[in-house]
Amino acid sequence: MKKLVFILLLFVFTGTLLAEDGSQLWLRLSGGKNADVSCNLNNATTEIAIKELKEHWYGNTPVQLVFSKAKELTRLGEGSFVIRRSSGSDPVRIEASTKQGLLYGAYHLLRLQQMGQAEGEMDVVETPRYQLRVLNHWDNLDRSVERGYAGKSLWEWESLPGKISPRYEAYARANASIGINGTVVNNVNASPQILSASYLEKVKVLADIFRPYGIKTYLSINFSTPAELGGLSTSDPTDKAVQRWWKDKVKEIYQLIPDFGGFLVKANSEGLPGPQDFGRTHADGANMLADALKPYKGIVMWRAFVYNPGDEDRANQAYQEFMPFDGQFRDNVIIQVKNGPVDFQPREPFSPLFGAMKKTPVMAEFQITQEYLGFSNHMAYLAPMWKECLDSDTYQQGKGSTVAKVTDGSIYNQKITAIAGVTNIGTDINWCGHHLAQANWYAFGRLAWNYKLTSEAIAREWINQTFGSTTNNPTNTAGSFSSFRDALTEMLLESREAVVEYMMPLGLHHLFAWGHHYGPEPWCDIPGARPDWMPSYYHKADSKGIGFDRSSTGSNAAAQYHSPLSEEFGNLSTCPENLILWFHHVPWDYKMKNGKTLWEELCYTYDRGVQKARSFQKIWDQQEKTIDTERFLEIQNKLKIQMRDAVWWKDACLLYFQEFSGMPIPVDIERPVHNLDVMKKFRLDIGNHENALEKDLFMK
Ligand code: BDP
Repeated sequence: MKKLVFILLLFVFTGTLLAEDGSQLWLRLSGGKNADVSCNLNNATTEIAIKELKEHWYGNTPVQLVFSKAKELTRLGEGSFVIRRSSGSDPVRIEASTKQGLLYGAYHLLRLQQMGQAEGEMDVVETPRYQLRVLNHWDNLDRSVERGYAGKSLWEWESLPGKISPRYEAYARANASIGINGTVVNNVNASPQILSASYLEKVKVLADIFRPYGIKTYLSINFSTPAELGGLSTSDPTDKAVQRWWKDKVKEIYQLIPDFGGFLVKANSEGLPGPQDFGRTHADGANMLADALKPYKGIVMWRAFVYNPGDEDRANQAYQEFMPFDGQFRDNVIIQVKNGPVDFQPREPFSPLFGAMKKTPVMAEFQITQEYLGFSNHMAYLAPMWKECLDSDTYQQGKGSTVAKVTDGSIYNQKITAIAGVTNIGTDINWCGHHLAQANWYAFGRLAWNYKLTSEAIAREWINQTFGSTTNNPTNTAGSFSSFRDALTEMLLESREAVVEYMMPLGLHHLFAWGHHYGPEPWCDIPGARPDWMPSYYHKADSKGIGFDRSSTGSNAAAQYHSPLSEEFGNLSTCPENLILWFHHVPWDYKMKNGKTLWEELCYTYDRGVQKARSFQKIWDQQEKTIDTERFLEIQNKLKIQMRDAVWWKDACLLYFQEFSGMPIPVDIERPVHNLDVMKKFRLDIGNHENALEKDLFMK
């Protein structure tokens, strides 16, 4: 009996050692050999850099971390670093003019090592494109996560400030390794309670853990907090008592968190309070908070995500609201704008606010969590989507005024430059719900640091670090790993487009089911509900055609773009076909550039998405021998779910739109396997979305 227990324990123990549960993210650094590391600056941040290198650098030469105010370094700016080595036998020198720069340099050297690029001569100069590279957590105080699909919130509010989860530091380390230097820990739909004394004590503990990793803490605030928490009779930003209340609150915060970053604000949006409730403007609201934060160098990130039900096209509203206030914001305010004018859809044109606001800094907000791209069930590598936005030419200052350049300070003289990503992180052991979704957290950080990196380069880096170790699979050889890496890179690079194709191709958007944003419900019609939350508001399918007319004969959203885009988008024959139904109501028999009718093109594109999902499964199944069993099987299972969902999307959308087009589904594509009337009756149990389809749709 004793022997059996011993064997069992041994099994469990070694099993844990070998477990590849994804918890180590891309930081599966192999044990080094207590490397020779020196540093001329001693503080909590450089201590981390030294420790990481000592433990994980296995090059034969020492590493010198050199803090220096040399001109070259100070000119490069905060967080920058250089890594130099004249020959393979010399020490590696990492130099920076800030402690964060030294830490980033250390992580970069380890990354190069993982990539096999830390040998011989080195001459690396790295400088971040944006000053502030910020994660937004949509985490509630009850630990639920709005649009989170990876378990509960990491922040264990109930046991803070007393108990400290080891995950807080692991989180900070992962972020620092990719250059993220700010985090907003609570939901934009903010509870006033976050500013209560007891919560601020908890936030302080997190901020203290994040600080050595170069990460500043920010909070989302609720605009009515003076009334709701402070007991004032109003939260009017022009009211003296309200202004006083914010000043005192800010002072209290900085006493606890001296390097506090500032506030993120969602105001007068989706039912939340804001300055307009008191007849004031967004500028009045933002400036009042900015004044309170100014003495401490804090900033306000004020969101432009505002829209109201009514006659005006939702896509037009943020521009109309904010453009009149260009130049009227304090210099410590930055306007946070979602990548597209509607709402994080699988494909949108870029928001016309980018580049149009010339006197007020603007920052992009991306969504890392896959609210509209299959939750944590579908593989959708988002670097290509974010790059599509960042690389879009706004033409605001002539050709080449890309979204990246009008937000990074290179075209406009912005005092603050920033970029934000709504995280996909939770308590799941692999942090993101889907092993492959870790690539999106990674890619956001890397692009925020340098948007010039290609999606492919980022994917390869991530794969090397995440799957590269051969320690868990003795059969894994260098050759088989490189073919695995090629295969997975190809899958990742195709994946976002595949999701667009089987969900919402050709510029379609918001065809989601009521109550969640997972499955298709293009027919959804809830009596009395807000029309701009109904799919038909967006697809406008009728017997003549499909799509939202945003040309001059319709809502004229195209005119919010700078010429020549306004003409290009506004004209059916020049509008890019992947956005055609975003900007136009197009006849079913309209001839596309390839000679097919719109209806045929829609059918073939949905089918192509489905075929891509099938090919992901086929490619993946060949990888069984190359990586650890645990992650292989978990990803295999996710790809099955994705496949089923892809068919469901295609059938639902094509069968539904066919009721309007009255045209046949081309015979050479996959036949539908669902019936429209059954799909229409079906309600997805979103609480259990992983198995819901199998249980509800297929077995009933
Ligand atoms: C929408 C989400 C909602 C968020 C909102 C926002 O469905 O949960 O609160 O965006 O960004 O896409 O404020």
